[in-house]
Amino acid sequence: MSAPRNPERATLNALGRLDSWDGVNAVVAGLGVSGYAAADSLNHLGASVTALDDLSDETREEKATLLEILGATVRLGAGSTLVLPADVDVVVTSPGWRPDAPLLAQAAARGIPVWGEVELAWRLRHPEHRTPWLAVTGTNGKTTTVQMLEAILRAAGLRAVACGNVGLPIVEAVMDPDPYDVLAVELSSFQLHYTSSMAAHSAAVLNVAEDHVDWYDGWPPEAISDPISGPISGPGSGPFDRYLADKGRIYAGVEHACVYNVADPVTEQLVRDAEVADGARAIGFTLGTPGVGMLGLVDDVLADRAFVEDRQNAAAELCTLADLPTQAPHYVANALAAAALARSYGVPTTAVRDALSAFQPDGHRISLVGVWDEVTWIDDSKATNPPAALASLQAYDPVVWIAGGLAKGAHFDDLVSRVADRLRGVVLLGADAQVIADALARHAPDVPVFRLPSGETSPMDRVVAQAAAFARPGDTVLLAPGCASMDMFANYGARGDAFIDAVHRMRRTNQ
Ligand code: UMA
Repeated sequence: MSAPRNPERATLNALGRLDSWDGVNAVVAGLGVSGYAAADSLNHLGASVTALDDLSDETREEKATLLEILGATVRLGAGSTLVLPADVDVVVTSPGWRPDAPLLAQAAARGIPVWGEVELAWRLRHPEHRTPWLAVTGTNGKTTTVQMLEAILRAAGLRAVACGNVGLPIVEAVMDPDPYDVLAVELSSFQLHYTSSMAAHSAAVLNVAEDHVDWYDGWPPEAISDPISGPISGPGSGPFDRYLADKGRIYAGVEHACVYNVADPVTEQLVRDAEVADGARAIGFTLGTPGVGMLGLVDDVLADRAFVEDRQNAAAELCTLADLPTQAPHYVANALAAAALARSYGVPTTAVRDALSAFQPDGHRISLVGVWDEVTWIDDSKATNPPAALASLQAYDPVVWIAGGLAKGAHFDDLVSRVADRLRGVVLLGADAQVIADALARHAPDVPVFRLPSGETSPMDRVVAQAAAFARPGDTVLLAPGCASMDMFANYGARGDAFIDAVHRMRRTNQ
């Protein structure tokens, strides 16, 4: 089918993978990982693509050159994204863009649909091979869960890949010439914000706690409702309501299982609020004994009482706690959620056991650095918000806590009041150290606190030396910053690496 120039919205909506997108003017907002994949796919389909990015560095220049060779227009550098071109049918935005970014605000004002790369990917599924999506979101644990899910699906002999927020753009997975049997899709709230037609086979919300407040705060009214695609956020008015509403979008249209966290009633409420397909089931996961329709723990066994025939009276064993590389409660919960999604797709229990017992989480996620002089050193640099740090801290007692960085508007009062009696000492670093120091002063006034002075030449060495000075035999020193890293490091990985290096340097010096 050939689309007329400037297709009506109805026509644009009908365009799919096998159609020619000739005549469609698409603007791609951002030339990062997902923007490049979106621009490349749209170009391949025949659309006229203009990609815009405020940054102009070597990586983006290279991508620009490739796209330009293929016929796309690219504008890079400061100011490139200020004005939406005149003749545009659709904007495909990168997830990091706030809805009030000038380009997106202009699109909304002009009635031009704004899709995320996830929305584009959903529309580009092969009509003769509509690969089902098993989707995961949550404030914390989603990357580990989606990687576990990928491992389980592969252990069952399926051609599957983890994609989405985990790193591989979904549009790339969807456009792969060799179709996948099933996709394990990690979705951030940002990605969900710009997604409206996805209907996953099954979906899970692992947990919801305040995060990304800065992204959701201060929107002008026109950013809250898109005149073409209708409301792009939930009815709530505050940043957390908007974040919650976006998380809940993952359940929209689900065909088989809406997986929720029994310990987090908000996730169950999101299921209740969702419009799902007829026959879709609500499936809970719990660290307690599972009720009918749940996965949970029966003594030390991970058990499925949802996807077995006689679930009124029986449960199927998936694996034991001892099969897992760590028994930290949040890790076990993630494993149960991944198992629930895989089981909803019909995967046998043996594949769940094989995959979970062989699985090793990525670095910087409650990973052991070493044990010296009876002190255990743990790197959980991935704990970039208070709920993640709380989950981590609750696995250790007594603990020397290393925290701080960019708080992204989060508060630490609840966290500190819940772990105060475990804390041996606290070492604070980074731009928002004072926010945590204030919470400690309010709820744990007797806990010794060291705050890294600004201008320190080897900051992580100083942090580690101070943590060692606080620690006593039997303690754990835990890097679980509860904050993003970009004030001092390129990303959480670089922060974790700096911590590991500093611990080893200290060890060598002390030997
Ligand atoms: N940009 C502008 N103007 C703006 C804002 C951004 O020009 O106003 C440009 C940036 O210079 C950049 C591009 O837009 O070149 C978009 O970058 P991006 O960071 O939004 O997105 P991608 O590089 O496409 O990566 C995204 C996800 N990033 C974010 O959501 C911020 C990646 O998740 C994801 O792996 C990738 O798509 C593939 O799906 C990363 C992430 O940090 C890991 N996610 C957050 C998290 O996990 O907490 C949500």
